[in-house]
Amino acid sequence: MASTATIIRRILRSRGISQSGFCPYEAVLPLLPVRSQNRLPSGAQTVIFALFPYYTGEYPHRNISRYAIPDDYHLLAGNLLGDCAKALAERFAGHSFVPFVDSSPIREVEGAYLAGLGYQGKNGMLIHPLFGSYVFIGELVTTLEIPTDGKPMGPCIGCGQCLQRCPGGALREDGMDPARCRSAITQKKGELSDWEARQIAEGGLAWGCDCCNDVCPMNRKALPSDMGVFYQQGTPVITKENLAAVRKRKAFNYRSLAVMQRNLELITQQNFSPNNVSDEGKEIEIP
Ligand code: B12
Repeated sequence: MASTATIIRRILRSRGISQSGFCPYEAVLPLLPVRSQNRLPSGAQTVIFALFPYYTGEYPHRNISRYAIPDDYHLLAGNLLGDCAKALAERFAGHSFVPFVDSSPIREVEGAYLAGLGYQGKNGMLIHPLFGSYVFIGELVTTLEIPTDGKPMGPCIGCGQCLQRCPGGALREDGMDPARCRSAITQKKGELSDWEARQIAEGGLAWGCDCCNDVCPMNRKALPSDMGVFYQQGTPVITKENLAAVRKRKAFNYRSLAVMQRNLELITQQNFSPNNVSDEGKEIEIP
């Protein structure tokens, strides 16, 4: 007879999720202090982690971070996990399966690491052996007890490239300073300091930052996403003209139109190259 883990993986695979693992709920405590805590099922026993690889190829003229090119991963991954939750609740009657992606009380990097899904990067990212750190993490918190079958892969190679080449100096040996992270700065509402504005202008990306992922040697051979949904409706270049039409389905939609307009203004005002991290050297075949 197939084990519980095998049955669950079959259900996830049938929805296109090839990478999953399990971690006892206790191991992901303490929770992050976010509102979504109230969606957690009472009597949670296990967290089923799923990875969503998002690298879909090179776009030399892109002006947003790789993760923001496909449609909003909160929706894409959330819908897939929602489908899985329904199928699992039918298969394991009496148990709850609650999906979360990103806006989750679970510390996703640490949890997915404990579930055996990748290495612990110095850049704070989970690095999958095949898909690199270009993976989103989502999870199903369940009342079902599932024995853990993966084991943590350990730290990354520790070369420190991500720390040395983080343009804002956000990454340090002892953790990260979000106030200096370009990704965080592109999300910031209201007035920016001159230094912050320059970070966006020099980065040439109106949303997110890829530096600490792109310089990572463990990402050099990262495979393109094996999930079809991440190839649909990709928008590598955001302009003042297409912004209103596409933003509703993009990850940056959670911020006001004004934030993205400000960022676009900053990257077009100046004569900086589109990206400070080169797109050269990554050759991929789109499946
Ligand atoms: C807040 C947040 C941010 C903030 C602050 C990040 C931070 N490190 O503090 C900002 C806006 C800066 C940010 C940026 C990015 N983020 Co972010 N972020 C989050 C979020 C919502 C919460 C993270 C958090 O507060 N953790 C709790 C505090 C206590 O963590 P911390 O002490 O800072 O620890 C970090 C690491 O050191 C590591 N960590 C800590 N302890 C341990 C222990 C072990 C054993 C391991 C393995 C790891 C680990 O995990 C934390 C991850 O940031 C998570 C989703 C989630 N629910 O976890 C996504 C998440 C971490 N972000 C993600 C992504 C993709 C990014 C960006 C790459 C996006 C981009 N291209 O611009 C950048 C990368 C910047 C960076 N190097 O961290 C992914 C990471 C996927 C992966 N492969 O690991 C996540 C998991 C979202 C998702 N659902 O996929 N993010």
